[in-house]
Amino acid sequence: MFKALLWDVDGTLAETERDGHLVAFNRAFDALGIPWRWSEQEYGALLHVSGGRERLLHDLRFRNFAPAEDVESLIGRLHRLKNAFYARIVAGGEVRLREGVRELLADCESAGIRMGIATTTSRSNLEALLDAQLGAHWESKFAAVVCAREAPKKKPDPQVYQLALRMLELPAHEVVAIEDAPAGIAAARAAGVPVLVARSHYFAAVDTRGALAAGPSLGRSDGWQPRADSRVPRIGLGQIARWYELRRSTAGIDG
Ligand code: XBP
Repeated sequence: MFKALLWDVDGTLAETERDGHLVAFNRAFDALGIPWRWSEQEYGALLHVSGGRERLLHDLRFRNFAPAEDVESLIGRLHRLKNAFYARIVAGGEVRLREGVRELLADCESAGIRMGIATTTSRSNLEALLDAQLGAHWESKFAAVVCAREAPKKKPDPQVYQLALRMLELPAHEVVAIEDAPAGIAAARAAGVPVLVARSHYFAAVDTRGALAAGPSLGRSDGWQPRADSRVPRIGLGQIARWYELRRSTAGIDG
């Protein structure tokens, strides 16, 4: 049995990108008089750039826009404002945990499987989301919490996973990660952590080669590859353990 589960946040714990970050970026543009808004589709294309600041910088490079101030300071102001709007949106509770997440968190707690957070989003975003969804004491559920503050090298760099493994004091092959995006899958794999993929809105067609298993949602057992036990309505700890053992016995998860 694996010893710990590492959770990605954006797209995996909740659909934060479409319902939270995108809305907040557009409010920040509006507040600072920036003359464009990102559509849902444009934002999807921009998600290949990890990190909000990096995404803003990338987009600005392709626009014929001469800001009245230094680009770095404009990006800094936009990003702070975006995070403030994001915090307000998620504090309202409307960006909920994805289906099956709360149940799997509970499975781990009752089975004594330690958990960690492995995200390169800002700490304030993580706090705002989990305060609203899991309550003020959410951090006590996790043996390791790594975000952009500790891991400034954004995914697909494996830094965030390497730090989480160090905090857990576990080798990579004894941990399972849950991810949704190509950069996250690549980061986990580069750190040697077996990865489960719960496809999200923006990454419905993500390449899942090499994943332990991939499927549409932790909240259902149909549509997963390899197949999940269809007699159970969701992906629980027992199913993940079966996939993990399958990988150990076939391809091998070496230590
Ligand atoms: C997700 C991201 C983040 C969020 C915005 O990282 O790429 O950029 O979209 O967060 P991960 P910030 O997959 O590691 O959760 O604006 O705070 O960067």
